[in-house]
Amino acid sequence: MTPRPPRSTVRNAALAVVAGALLTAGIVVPAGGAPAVENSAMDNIIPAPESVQPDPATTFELTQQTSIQATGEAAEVGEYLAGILRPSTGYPVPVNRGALGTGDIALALDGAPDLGPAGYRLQVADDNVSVHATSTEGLFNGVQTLRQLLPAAIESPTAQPGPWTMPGGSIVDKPRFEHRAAMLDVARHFFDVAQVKSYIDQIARYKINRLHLHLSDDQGWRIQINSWPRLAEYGGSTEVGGGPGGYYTQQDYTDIVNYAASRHIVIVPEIDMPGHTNAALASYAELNCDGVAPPLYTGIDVGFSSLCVDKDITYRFVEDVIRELAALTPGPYLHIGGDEAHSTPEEDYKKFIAQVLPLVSKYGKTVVGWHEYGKAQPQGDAVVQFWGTTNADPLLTDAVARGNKILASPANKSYLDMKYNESTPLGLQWAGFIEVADAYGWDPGSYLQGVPEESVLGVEAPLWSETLENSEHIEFMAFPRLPAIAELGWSPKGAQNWESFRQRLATHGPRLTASGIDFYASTQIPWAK
Ligand code: TNX
Repeated sequence: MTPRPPRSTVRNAALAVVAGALLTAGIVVPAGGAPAVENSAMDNIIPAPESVQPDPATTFELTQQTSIQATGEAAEVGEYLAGILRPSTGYPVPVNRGALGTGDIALALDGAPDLGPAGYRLQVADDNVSVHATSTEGLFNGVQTLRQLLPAAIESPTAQPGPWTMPGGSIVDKPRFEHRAAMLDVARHFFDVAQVKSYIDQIARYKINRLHLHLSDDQGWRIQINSWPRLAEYGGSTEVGGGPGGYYTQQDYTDIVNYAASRHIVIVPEIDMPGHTNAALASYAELNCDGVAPPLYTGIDVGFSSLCVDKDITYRFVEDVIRELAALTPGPYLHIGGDEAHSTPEEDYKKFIAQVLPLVSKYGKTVVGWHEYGKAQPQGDAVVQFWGTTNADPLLTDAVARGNKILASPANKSYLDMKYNESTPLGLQWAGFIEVADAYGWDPGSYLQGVPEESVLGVEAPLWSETLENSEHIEFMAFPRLPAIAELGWSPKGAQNWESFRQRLATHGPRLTASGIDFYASTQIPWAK
């Protein structure tokens, strides 16, 4: 837990950054110097909003009397906000105490339609703060901005002294891309429900709205499938390094899905096939071409396992898994993997994927796959997730020509499991080192050759867990690169500016610390103390 820094420190750090941030945001610093320091928070938001209009003459203060006014569906978001404000302020912050009074926060579902479902308008006046949106998703996004306007200590789990001021001004904001995802590999090392919920809370701060769960791989099968119980019971019984592994019961998975939904995050479940299937093959001998189950696997090699493409039982198995998983998943997507199937001959691979694609549609889901599955020519709204290390691939141009959407997760930019540099104690380096500037330094709308912005569904930051064993490891690799990718997915292209980003990110250091997030203090960032 970090005590609030003395005001003078905040002042100096903030003054040093404010001019640059304002310049890049296209805002003119008023004649006579920088605006009041308390207003700098308006310019430090990540991801950068579409437009920010600071009002340096105005300051709002949250007090013992503050309540949140939010009726109907908005009350859910109101309770979520109250849950953030109560522990650190120690104030009661009731939701819907009565009419809007001085010092209150209003969350209203009366936003203009041009904000879209995810956009919001936020106004900080002397007497009130208000967030307006057309849906609870938009209000939730506005609340993530609102919390960044309060002092960093607002993120503390225990009562702090305050004062709890917010700079005056107004923000109008909406996302550039609809899909802003994080991925967590729960197969190489298993992370329990509480660990996944903690990551959900952390990614929600940066307006990430999808969590892709990599639920199966050679080292473990992590979701209970009632019609094939040994998948989880036996196939989930270990992990990389030989630890005990684990799996989610269907109830656990539903708990994760619901928790994510309460943070406006859609779960995208992945069952990787036909490769990356040793855990399934070890659980059921009949899935193997030779009828012999291999042993469980706890190493980190890839590309050695394959489902048996010519056996009928393979497709009964795949259909049962897709049916049960689709029934448990309210979101529109189901990810079938398809990467690194080095032990599946090319013709078999295409034949296999071609048989699986209709099964995903049969159970009402939109298919997502790693870009190799483009070889099987998925049609229409299929999503092709690019994980290569170049910015050009014929599979992508073919996918665009078929009308598929591209999800951009280039491994040398957005892979959160790559080491930051040669001395990073965790992670891999096959796609190179990825410092914060590398993660930030690409434009998802123009990066991939032959993929116009209209074909880009969004971005994803995958976190593979060969070397990661606990939440501290997850946090160290994800922060602060995840906020970088989140900004590329949310902010308008014109707001993308490394100098501005690094100055804004500097002010998030104390925020991450107060939240208990174990981030990597990159030397590229002039961290505020
Ligand atoms: C490649 S990216 C993989 C994963 C590994 C990852 C490690 C992709 C689709 N496949 O199986 O975990 O590299 O960085």
